Amino acid sequence: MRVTLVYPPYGSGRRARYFPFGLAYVASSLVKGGHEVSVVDMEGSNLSMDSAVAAVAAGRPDVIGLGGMVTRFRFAKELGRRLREAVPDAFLMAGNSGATTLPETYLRSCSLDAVVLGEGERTALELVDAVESGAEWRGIPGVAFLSDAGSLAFSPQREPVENLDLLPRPAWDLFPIESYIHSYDHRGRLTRHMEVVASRGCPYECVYCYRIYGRRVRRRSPESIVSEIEELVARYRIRYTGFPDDLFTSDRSFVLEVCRLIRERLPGLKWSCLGRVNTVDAAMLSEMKRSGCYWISYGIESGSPAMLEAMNRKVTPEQCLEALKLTRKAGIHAEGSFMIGMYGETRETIEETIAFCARADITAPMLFVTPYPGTRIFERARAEGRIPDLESFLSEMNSAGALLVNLTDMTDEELKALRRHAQARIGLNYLMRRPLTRIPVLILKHLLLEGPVGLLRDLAAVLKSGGGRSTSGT
Ligand code: B12
Ligand code: SF4
Repeated sequence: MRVTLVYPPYGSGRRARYFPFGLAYVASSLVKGGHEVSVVDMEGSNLSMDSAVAAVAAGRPDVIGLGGMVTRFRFAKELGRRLREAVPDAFLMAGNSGATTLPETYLRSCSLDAVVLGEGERTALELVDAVESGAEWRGIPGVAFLSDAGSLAFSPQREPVENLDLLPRPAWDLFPIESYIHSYDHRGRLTRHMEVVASRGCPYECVYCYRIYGRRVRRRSPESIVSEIEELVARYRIRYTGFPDDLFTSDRSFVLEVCRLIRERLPGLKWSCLGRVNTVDAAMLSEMKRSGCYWISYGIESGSPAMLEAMNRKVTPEQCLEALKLTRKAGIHAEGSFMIGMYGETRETIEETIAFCARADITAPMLFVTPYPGTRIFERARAEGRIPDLESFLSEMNSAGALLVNLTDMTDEELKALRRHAQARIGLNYLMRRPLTRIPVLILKHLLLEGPVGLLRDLAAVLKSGGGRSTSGT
């Protein structure tokens, strides 16, 4: 079958940053299954809606698959509707976290035949096979659809892939790969940078987080991970990699084995990962450093014990401080992600976060807490009537940094003013600790990553909102 997978953009004109691994994994499974797969990547190829629709239609696909997380809903919706008209006979499906958590909304708004729920490789392949043979597809595990009566229906649940090593590697070659190979590492140094997904799943239950892969952590073998990096090095001359996994650092022996293999087989490679503060220790960090790790981003989120409790983080500010200290001691650059505006947030809890950042000697953009679909705070906010119009809420989600739903008892103006205040204080405390090195480095790094236009644009945005770029941590 001819299958076209489409990656909707995050916002028009934004530069491609992160490779769409989900879509690329689905693509490679379909290729392995014998299908003819093409990709129309609106973000990587910087395509307008008109050109994307024309490109899909020109390929006369039998099946079309839409990807992209919930922040791309606005574009997925327009795409789905336009593709339904342009290629009326094609089977139209979508996957990823947005479609999985809000299947009915996606099915109706994007004019879909089916939503692939959760892990997509096997479900998508079985669906395409069934469409090809004309077999009944509604019983294939892991699918949501609208019944003949028009109501939401689900097939049986799909079991997770037990052995991730058996999945074919992401189909990098179907994407405009150079758009995703970053020229700079996390510290602004010249390199070639591409990430690798090493595991799936997370056992924690932070209330603002949606875990598409469930609670059980499944890891690829260190051998499979390192040979994928070797392939990236050979094919694309990668010199820097990273692991965007939910919990890369959670299993000591796994991390140590990955480090050992990297050290033996990829000397000179540099890498980064996301970390959880209660899963690292001095010896492990030192091994990570020896094998080339030089940047870890921790999900810290708040410096207030009460807020960490409200988020169900299961860590304390002291544990966060300790992890940052140990990471730096090992010679690895440590960063953190923070958010503001959780249920119960007050001026006092924000002051605690400002004080925490000063103690930790850390700075980071503070994003407003957003109740993403599939999370506990989304359910609560919906039940409280704080999201009266779901579609317009989803459509506004493509601006990380905006206050979409205020979960606190403060007014929007108070909360925004406090965020500006916190951002300014945190940034200033950090810069003034070592002004002669930090101020020029900050400007240079931003210039390298974003270019002169980006620097001016972001400077204007920071001045306007006190905001920053989004990061992701666990
Ligand atoms: C890396 C990452 C990022 C990267 C970029 C990812 C990207 N390519 O756009 C960065 C750091 C930029 C990022 C930013 C954000 N992220 Co993020 N991110 C992740 C992370 C850690 C991994 C994503 C990934 O690559 N997974 C690996 C691949 C293989 O899995 P996958 O994408 O889910 O794909 C599988 C299925 O979804 C499905 N599938 C996917 N696409 C398709 C398409 C078809 C046709 C089919 C059939 C199936 C299918 O099959 C795939 C294979 O099994 C996830 C957490 C996670 N573990 O998934 C969060 C996650 C996706 N992010 C999330 C959020 C909220 C954000 C932000 C909004 C945070 C913020 N406030 O700024 C921003 C939005 C940025 C944007 N541009 O849209 C949420 C989404 C929640 C939700 N309900 O939708 C997640 C789930 C984190 C969380 N635990 O809450 N993120
Ligand atoms: S924020 Fe991180 S630790 Fe918490 S549930 Fe999500 S992935 Fe797990």
